[in-house]
Amino acid sequence: MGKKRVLAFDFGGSSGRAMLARFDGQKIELKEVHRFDNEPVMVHGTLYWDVLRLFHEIKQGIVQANNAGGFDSIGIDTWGVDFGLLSKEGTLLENPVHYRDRRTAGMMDAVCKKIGAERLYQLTGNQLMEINTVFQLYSIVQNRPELLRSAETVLLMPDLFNFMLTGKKYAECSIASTTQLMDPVHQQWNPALMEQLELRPSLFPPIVKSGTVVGTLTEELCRELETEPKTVISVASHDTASAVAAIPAETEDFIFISCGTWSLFGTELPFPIINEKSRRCNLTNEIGYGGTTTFLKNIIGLWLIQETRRQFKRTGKAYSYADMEQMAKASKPFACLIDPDSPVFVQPGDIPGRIRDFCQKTGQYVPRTDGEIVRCIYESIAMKYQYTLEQIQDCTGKAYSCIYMAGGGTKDRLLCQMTASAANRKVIAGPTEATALGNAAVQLIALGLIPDLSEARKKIRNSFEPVAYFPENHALWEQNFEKFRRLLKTEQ
Ligand code: LFR
Repeated sequence: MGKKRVLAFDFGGSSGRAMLARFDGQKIELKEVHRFDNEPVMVHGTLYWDVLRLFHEIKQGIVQANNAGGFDSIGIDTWGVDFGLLSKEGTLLENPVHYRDRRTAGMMDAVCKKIGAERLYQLTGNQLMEINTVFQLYSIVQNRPELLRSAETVLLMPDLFNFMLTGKKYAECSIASTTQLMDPVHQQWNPALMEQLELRPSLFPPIVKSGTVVGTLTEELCRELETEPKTVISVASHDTASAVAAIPAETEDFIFISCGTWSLFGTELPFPIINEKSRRCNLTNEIGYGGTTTFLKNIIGLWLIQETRRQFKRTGKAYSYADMEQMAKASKPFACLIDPDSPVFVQPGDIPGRIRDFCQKTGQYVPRTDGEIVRCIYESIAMKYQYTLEQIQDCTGKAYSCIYMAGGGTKDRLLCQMTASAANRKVIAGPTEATALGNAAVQLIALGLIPDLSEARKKIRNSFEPVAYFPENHALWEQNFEKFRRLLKTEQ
């Protein structure tokens, strides 16, 4: 086979890129043809995504990819839960709002009061998180009902970009599964739940499977970009689902951490697990490629490191990530721990200050140096991984002997090492480009060039060299794990 090329757009919470993937029948090679920032913009107290700019960057990516040799199809994956509202003419009614915006404050409680927390979990299988689409929409129902009245369609971010490219409106299954408005067993919207929340079910377009061809670039866009009409494929368009498609596991049962701004810790299952135990563990059931269930916990992850770095910078200290890693290594181990997923850490701002408050309130040593802050974050994330691993094992009744870590976060060697040590398991790290590889692999399957997901994972294994980490000093982690467990209990 000659080389085939597909174009994968991968949007993360702080940057995006266009990756040209070349497939020779055995390996998928990636080339970054365009990279851009994805900085949210605050206007009068609301945090928005700069969506038109992002669409402009997609156009640039298409031009660059054509210049770099051309391609057959386009696939887009993005972060979950966020959406745009379209009028009946198909124009955006306002810029999509960022999931970290404050409009969701109190909405989870309001929805749970109306529906019941247990019932909401039973219906959707989703972990309760304030950022979820359902709570964002409910804040509009409560505070800006006129906006919803003028809306004809809700499109999740990757579906919105696909619409801008093709004029077609669909909801791809994996991204729809992050809304907390979908029935994960039948993989369809739940109109009764929507109606109870005063959301018109007609706002939500039909759900399609990952890997569906949604259309081709509009004629107007082809003229503007001087390009052939390209096929647009709705890949596993939630970034987590794309990353999971690229986990290089050889066995059916595996456990993974998709590591970027967030850490998604989970496993792939044929069916959802929705019971009292999984609800108490606040584990979520999302949909992956091929209609599998991705049973996972959303952990705040490297956001804490990224935002802490920004805070250090705001106060005049410009550390690189490597500097922060060194500072952490040089600080005393296990001086204090936080629950990384405490709601106090979700919003942007002074994370170091909030960590100090957290430690004070929980009667721990209060970190004084920047290195102590960073060490506390790393150790707490690794502890949270271990905690989650136990919960997942408990819910699935399976044991996992190693952990696959994939995504950009695996460049963080300290985190990979601490994960191995905390969990007393081998960590297999890579590919760093998991999301783009999974996106490309699903396009190649849709184009008939790879037969199925298990073959795709084989090709992905051929395409990169994993890095292995082995546990060090696990006994010390175990001693401190009890402290962490108690901390989570006190906090609840
Ligand atoms: C990961 C992710 C998570 C989602 C969070 C916010 O990148 O997509 O799955 O909960 O971002 O959208």
